[in-house]
Amino acid sequence: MGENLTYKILRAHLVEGTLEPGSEIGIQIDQTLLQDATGTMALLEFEVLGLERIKTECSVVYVDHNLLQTDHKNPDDHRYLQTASMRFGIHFSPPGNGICHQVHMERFGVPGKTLLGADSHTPSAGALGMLAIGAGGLDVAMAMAGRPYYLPCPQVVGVRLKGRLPDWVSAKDVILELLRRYGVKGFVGKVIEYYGPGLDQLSATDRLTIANMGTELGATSSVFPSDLRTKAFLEAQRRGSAWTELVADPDATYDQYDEIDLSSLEPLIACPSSPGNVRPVREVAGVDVDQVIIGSCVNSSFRDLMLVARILEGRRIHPRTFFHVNPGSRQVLENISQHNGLLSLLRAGARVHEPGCLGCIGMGQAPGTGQVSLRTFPRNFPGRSGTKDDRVYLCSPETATASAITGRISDPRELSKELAYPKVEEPKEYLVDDSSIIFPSKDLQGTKVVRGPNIRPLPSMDPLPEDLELVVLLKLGDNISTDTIMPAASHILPLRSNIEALSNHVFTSVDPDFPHKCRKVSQVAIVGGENYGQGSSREHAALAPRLLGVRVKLAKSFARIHKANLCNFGIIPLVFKDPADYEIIKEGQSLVIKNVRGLIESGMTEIPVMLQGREITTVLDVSGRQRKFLLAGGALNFVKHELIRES
Ligand code: MIC
Ligand code: SF4
Repeated sequence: MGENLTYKILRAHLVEGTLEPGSEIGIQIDQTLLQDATGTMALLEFEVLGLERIKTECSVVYVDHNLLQTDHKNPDDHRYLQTASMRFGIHFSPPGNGICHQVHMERFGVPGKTLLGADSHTPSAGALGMLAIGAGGLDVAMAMAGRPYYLPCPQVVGVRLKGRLPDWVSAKDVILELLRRYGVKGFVGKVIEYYGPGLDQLSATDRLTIANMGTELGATSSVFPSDLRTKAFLEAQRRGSAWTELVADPDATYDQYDEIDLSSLEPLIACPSSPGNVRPVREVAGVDVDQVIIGSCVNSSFRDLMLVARILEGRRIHPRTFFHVNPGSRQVLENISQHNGLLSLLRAGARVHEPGCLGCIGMGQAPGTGQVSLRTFPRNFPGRSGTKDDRVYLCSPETATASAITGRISDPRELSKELAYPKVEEPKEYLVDDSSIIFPSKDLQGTKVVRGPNIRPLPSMDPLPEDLELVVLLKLGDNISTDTIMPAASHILPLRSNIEALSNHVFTSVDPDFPHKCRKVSQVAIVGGENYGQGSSREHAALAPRLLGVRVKLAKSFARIHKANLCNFGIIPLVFKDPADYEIIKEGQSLVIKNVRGLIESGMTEIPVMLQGREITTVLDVSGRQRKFLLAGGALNFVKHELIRES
């Protein structure tokens, strides 16, 4: 029986376990990626491991999230990231060079390799035929130390693409279509693998758009074959020698199948405030738009920005609408200026910003009160833009530009009355200039690591006690994102390297008093619904609550990365055996787990919990390795002891 591409790559990297969906496997990681918002913590963790240098083939640190420099904090972080990278043999991509996923694809991605990134959109590199997975910073630090990455062996969904995209419909609409069909938890525990005749029409950066937002479906990763389109992209990046052909066997099988007829798609839009809330643009057309932003890791390639520039040639955006362009990388910016795209964007009235994440993570560009913002971004979780009760829509560059011209949400096909759909070809050769990237060398390894006052040591964490007596301080609904647990925003993101200060902001958008309430009790439990912890990979959403005394999260189900992060930081992720028990728990009640150490040590999956004198059954579905982390009070405590034993 033929093998799909995902399993081929997994098999080639398998170091522990067997390839049976659901069972834990360990895979060797070839490349890693860190960005500044998760990277300071990951590098601090790497330092605790006490190694001389990284053990991966290639690791890169990008500065793309925290670009605002309103005081010393972010530049302190940048310098720490730079000097620690130089010290440990890591490539360093400085502020202004671009968003990690775009730059990684341009300069470092290699078909067939594994990539682990401390950012949930790391699967973007699946566009090049990599198996690229998002994880918490600690897991990435361990991979940099040469340790395997452990994950539940995924099922693979084969999505066959056929037909050709109509004019004014593009890659973003393909992934929005999957979100329309399956919603934000549709592919948890699964890898999406694309195949079929429709692939020919999709360039490598179109594929990035699709692979990137597989994350919004809850998928572990998304994988495209490495074919002639991949080859053309790598050659245009002057990296043709990195190409190898990689495809699934002709008789490959998948655990689940679906098909998209590209020719049947129409422009789609995710409405406030979930990437899964997808509707055809025509159904919401006419809503006044205050702000349009083109950019983010999902839609800021050369093709996307040139397309916008071509549509806008000789036109101006509507006076009601503020129009921003955030290029994906310095390379994209250089190439669109070489092709005269920059000039039409400026003449149309665009505010052109430096390459980076910017408004996507609430670092500026917040919409005003009650305003509608249309973005080409991957996420619109409530409040993520920085504005409370925001109304953020997600769409393609085509829809965003058409709407910027009319000042209302507009179906871009309307533009065909006055304009032929601009077809943007990728350049045969991009302008390539790597001179801003600092490449590792033996000399640089002598570098002294610079720690400004914003870089605080990791807090120490006590092991799990014999019994837990917890107070339920919050009860939440379904699909709570890490943006709700540990908000980003311009005044909070700079605290990512200072966990104590950061913990003052945990859950504050739900209950401004939450950190204060936690400090008044010693052990805290939080109750959630389905898909608890969806969204980002930020381990701070586990680490900071842990510092406040959170020891248990009890939910109907968990998102993959957040669950792993909880185990890494000693918070027990319990699931209701009977979801009806969710209904009976109230905030302020107490939960008691007697002999919790013994239960976890003995490998029990059913954990009895006393709720106000009544017993409810919960399930602890974690691996043997994760049980050890929970007992030790966190993975770092456990791994430190292991390393000491080994040395
Ligand atoms: C996001 O898009 O949510 C982020 C910001 O890139 C996060 C990482 C972070 O919180 O630092 C992610 O996707 O993992
Ligand atoms: Fe940056 Fe937004 Fe992409 Fe996250 S989703 S990496 S914040 S551009």
